[in-house]
Amino acid sequence: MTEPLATPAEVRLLARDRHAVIFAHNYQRAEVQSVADVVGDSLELARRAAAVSAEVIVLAGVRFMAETAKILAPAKTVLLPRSDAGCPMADMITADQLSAWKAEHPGVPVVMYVNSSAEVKALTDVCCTSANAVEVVRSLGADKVLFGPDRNLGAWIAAQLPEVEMILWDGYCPVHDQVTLERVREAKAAHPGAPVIAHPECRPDVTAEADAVLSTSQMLRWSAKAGEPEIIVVTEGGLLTGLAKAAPETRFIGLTPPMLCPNMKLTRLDHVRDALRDLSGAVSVPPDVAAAARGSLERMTAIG
Ligand code: CIZ
Ligand code: SF4
Repeated sequence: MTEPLATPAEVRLLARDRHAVIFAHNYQRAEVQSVADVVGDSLELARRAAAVSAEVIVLAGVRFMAETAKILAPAKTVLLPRSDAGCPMADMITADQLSAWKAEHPGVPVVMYVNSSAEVKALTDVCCTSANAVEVVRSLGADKVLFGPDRNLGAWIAAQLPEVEMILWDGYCPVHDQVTLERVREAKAAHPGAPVIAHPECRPDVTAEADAVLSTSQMLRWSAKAGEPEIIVVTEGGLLTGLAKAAPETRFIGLTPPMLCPNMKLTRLDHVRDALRDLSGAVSVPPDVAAAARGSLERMTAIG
């Protein structure tokens, strides 16, 4: 027998029964965002996870986000509705690779994007997100920094902080890195005068073409203030849901074909319902890894 499709009301009732909160990343499907207590970027979700009083957190996103919530809220049950929702960028650096890289550069501080495994965070001095990356690197006051896994975000930070030598790991987000300057120029030609906002996971030639280079939370705030009739958005298409709410008067133009992260799109309302009903998909992080990773995350949240 096939199960009926989950309804938003059913999911909210289950959440209440389970003393659960639902956190959804900005890139999630609209149906998942619609039942969430909190929709945000990974920094906002991490902060809220640490402060939540509920017993269960459903993290609709990808694995590193659920791990981060578990690390910051170890007493909570953190459920990842799709256990196969990973992040290819996070898989581009392993703990062994990071150890070897550190050994080649003794004494150089290590900053890792939160899009990384708990084991990698455990070997990191301080984590960052795209919303606070420049601030985090600046705060170190170092003349050299090892940065990974995203070479594009690293190049963006380097452009903002010319005084710091950024040694970059060669990882990237397959969704953002495949955007070409040509596609952005096509969108500009079709929508003359519309500003371009681009995510720093895009390649340097794309970010150089943008009017503003912003994390997802910054895009939401920027667009709400901008009062523009049209804005060209160069990030994963799930953000269009939040942008339409943040600035209802603005028409948001995504690229063609749309930028869609297959991992972010795995989670549907049914999976959120199943996780809540069965309390399935609990993530665990070994205590020693979690303790070390918590240090690098807390050093980040203390900065910005
Ligand atoms: O940090 C995040 O949540 C990601 C993956 C993107 C962004 O800019 O918010
Ligand atoms: Fe990873 Fe890119 Fe998907 Fe974000 S959009 S989860 S960085 S693959």
